[in-house]
Amino acid sequence: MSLTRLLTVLGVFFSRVGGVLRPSPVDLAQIWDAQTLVSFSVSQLDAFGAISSGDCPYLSRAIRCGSRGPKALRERKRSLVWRLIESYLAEEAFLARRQAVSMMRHVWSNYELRAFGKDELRPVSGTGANNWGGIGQTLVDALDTLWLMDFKEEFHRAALWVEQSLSFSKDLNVNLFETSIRHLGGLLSAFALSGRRGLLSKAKDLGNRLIKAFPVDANGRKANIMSGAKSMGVDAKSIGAKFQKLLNQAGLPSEVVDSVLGKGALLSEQMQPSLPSSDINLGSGETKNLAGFISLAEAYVPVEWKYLTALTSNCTYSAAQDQVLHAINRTLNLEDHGLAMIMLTPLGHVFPSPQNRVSLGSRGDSFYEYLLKEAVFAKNQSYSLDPLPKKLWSSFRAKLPELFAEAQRVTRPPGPRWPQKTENASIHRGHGGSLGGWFESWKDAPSPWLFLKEITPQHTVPKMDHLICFLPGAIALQVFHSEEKSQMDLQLAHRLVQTCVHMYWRTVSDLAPEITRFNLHGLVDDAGSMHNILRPETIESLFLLWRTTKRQVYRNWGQRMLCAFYRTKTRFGFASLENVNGMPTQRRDSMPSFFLAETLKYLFLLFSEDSVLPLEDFVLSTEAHPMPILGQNGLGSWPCKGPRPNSMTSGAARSEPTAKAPSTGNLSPPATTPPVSESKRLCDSKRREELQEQIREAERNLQKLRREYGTCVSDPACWQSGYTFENCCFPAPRGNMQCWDVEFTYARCCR
Ligand code: DMJ
Repeated sequence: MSLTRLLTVLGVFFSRVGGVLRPSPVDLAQIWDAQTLVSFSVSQLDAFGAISSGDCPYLSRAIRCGSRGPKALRERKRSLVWRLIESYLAEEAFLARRQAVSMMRHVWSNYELRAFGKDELRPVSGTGANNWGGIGQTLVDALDTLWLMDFKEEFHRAALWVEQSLSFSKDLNVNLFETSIRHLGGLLSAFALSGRRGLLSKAKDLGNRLIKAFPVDANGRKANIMSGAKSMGVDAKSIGAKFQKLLNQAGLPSEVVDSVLGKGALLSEQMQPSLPSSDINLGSGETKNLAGFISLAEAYVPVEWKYLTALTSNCTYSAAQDQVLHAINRTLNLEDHGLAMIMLTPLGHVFPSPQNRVSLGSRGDSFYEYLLKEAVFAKNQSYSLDPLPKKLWSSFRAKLPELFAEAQRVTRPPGPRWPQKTENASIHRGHGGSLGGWFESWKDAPSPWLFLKEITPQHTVPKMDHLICFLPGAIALQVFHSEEKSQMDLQLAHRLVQTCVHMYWRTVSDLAPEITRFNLHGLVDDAGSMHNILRPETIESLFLLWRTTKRQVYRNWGQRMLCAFYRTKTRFGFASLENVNGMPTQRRDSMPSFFLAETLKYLFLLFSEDSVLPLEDFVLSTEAHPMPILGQNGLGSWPCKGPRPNSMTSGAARSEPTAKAPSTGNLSPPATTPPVSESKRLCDSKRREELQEQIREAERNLQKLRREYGTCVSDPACWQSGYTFENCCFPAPRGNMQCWDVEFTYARCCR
């Protein structure tokens, strides 16, 4: 909402309130900052006005059932109004959460009916597709979402299919990274939550097949082979020499070449692979690098593999990851440089290609994300696990500002084609989106926009992949787990997520394109990359920022995004868009598995209580699969010999001895145990007491509310209000055209 519009609405709000209970602007500012205020929808502000004047807001059960009119409220203290507003927002979160669950139900019931066990469900034609080789991609990726959303019957049906019908023993080439994050991660987290050992067995079987892509032997030692380099079918040394010649011809001095490629990289190749192959045949174990190089992000998937080690005491899995990171650190001198090129040779050097670059987007993203997440995973056992990830995350954070760039709009955008969507509802909002950037109206844009550019040896590129929108969440996660809650970091994360959110709000569909560019107009289109494949990164960041700060603005933005994703609904699922500024009918018959594994899960978690998935106990993988943090949830000591305590990074000055002796199976819950999180709750008596106290407190509050408002506070009938996205959130032309107008708001379309 624009500031102008907000003031108008607040004006209404204040005049409607009148009398004794009127909150002053000072009150509002004490509760919410200006940006949060601006992020409220008209319906929310209307609701606050209604609460203050004693009416029932549309969504509210407590208020709707309990209010006895303005007079009754006028007699109460003003603080009551704020309490009711809080309760209203909690209800709204409940409804948004319910909406996320109903989206999952829609997808899953169709998947079960039409594509059960297939890799993907095509959301427009309603057919199943084995476009990943027939290994149940969507089913495996979605298991933990089913569990968390309490679709227990569906979960067990799917788990049974995994145990009885899914076979990895087949002649199938798979991508190591994708199969690790979606299948291995999906199976492991489903096991962690449910305790079903059949899922763990399947994960072990898959792990033992995939591990052959890494150049480590059965003892976790580096294998003395050249298969990685050979599999490329190229002589890396000679390509390297050619690339160096090219750079020298371009006039780059050798120090610069060294600083980009790593010192002496091309001349001192030891022909021994350090990185895994990008692709592997699940049946034969034969490896390949299909693209001819290895992506930085795809080489390193530590959380899944280390959790597998924790569960099996097999240290080879973990050693393979350590080796990758040490190799990249050595060849690219990451501890000093902090940032790395995204295309690598099997030996961990920079792959010679003009396309190579430093980027936190495609091919780079999860490498950095996993430096932090591995450190979080090991935070209670940091004396026995490799300290390098934490060190390299610090180096990365130190160098990150080198990628910062700002886009400041210096000119007013061209008149007639520029939409002022809050002021002239007849102008279609998409025209402006394709020209340049605005927030709600161009006057309100909080420019300059902070974004992350890409760097090639020759250029900087002012473009940002949507994938980079994981970063504000990662920074928030760092703050969440650090004792000193850095406000500077939170501000940085906020500025970055604001740019990501704006990538959504500036389009017709309220969904971000795959890539956004930046110039003097602010955010601008990348003509070839206007599609949206239902990616999760921005919603993920909103979730992590919400958990860390509890600022309402993140839930408000998330609600609007929920509406936008909802509008991609089809008869059988939710469909990727061909063009976010095009007609909503221009769909792709495609719904990637991460929509279920990540996007819907993060939407659900954003509007859930923290206890649904405590971040103190779990770290979410790059595919949003929750992995128990070591030392939590009955996960005991680390079974492998680890690096020295002295080499630990900041703050972790623990003097405990190195790793305890491996103890077979002591980290796995027995077959019959309840879900890990439940068992923890049951076993942890302190926690239990806290919980009981919370329940008592809730009961006291309920009694109080009952006294104040009568008996219908907890009456389920009170939930039957008209909160139906269907009324309005179907895409035009079937749904309400207003949903696509220049002033689409949650208020108008989502209730
Ligand atoms: C997911 O598969 C993972 O999040 C991965 O790390 C990056 N891309 C997709 C979702 O966009």
